[in-house]
Amino acid sequence: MEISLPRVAEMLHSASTIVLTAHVHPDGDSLGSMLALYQALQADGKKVHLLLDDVVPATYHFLPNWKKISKPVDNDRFTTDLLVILDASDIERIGKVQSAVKAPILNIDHHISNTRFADYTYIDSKVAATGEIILELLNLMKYKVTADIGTCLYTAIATDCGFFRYANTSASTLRYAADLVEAGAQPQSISEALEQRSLSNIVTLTKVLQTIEMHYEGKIATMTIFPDLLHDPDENTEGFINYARSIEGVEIAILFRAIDEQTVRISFRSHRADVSQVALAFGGGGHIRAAGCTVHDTLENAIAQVLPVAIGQIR
Ligand SMILES: [Mn+2]
Repeated sequence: MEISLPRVAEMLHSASTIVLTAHVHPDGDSLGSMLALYQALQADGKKVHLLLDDVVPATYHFLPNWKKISKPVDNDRFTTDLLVILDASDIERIGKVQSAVKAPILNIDHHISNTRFADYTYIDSKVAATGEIILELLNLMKYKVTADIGTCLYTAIATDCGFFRYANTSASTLRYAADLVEAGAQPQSISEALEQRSLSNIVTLTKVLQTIEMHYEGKIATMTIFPDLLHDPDENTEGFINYARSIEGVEIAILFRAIDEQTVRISFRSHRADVSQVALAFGGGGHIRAAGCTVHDTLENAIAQVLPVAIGQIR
């Protein structure tokens, strides 16, 4: 059932125990939104648990309270008044949290590809980040936005709109960011924390840049990552795709990352073309200009299948 934001506020008000989660392969928006809502609900005296079926990447260790996020282990069973799923468009995206928590599900999200899987759904696909919805929600609930909450929500919003450069950056995105800076968020220290990369990660980037190939008269640029190219298998390759997208004449950039012989994780970025449709065609999802999916096939076959579908989105 789709519900209004005031109804979301009511549901949170009436719950006394709440589990918060978000999608695996967490990003700034999912983590920032989770942690901000956690702090606000805790301050209101609620018992809140942060569960995530993944590790928090080191890049985000500057976020207040990130250590409160725990990974569900196999026999974990949580009974709670409400399971709130943030920034995830499909139940599969929360991994083991799905089986660990028995509760009505409330989903708060901004992905255009959202499958309406939850008992209660609030989606605004016009906002740049789930963090924007959370800020609106906290204001509606008359919760105080502390400096720590400001840091989390500023991170959520800034990372999902490429630090206010992407097409999803609206006047209200900037107004929300201004409110968060007023609350105590520090844009400089947040962006410095997020920009920092290890030397080995920069070395990896130079190798990945050499895999760039151009297709379809230069309108599509691909990057490919084999497992042996990485310094460590979990290495963060976020942001690498933007180099392919920034090439003059490129409409769609695609990063193919082979996880093993039969698993390829694929990211899409575009300038105008709707890449959420390409991701959806392979069981993934996302936004018009930023999306992703996983193909269970060899790298070679994945490329052969995905490229024609991507070309189909270029007009
Ligand atoms: Mn998001």
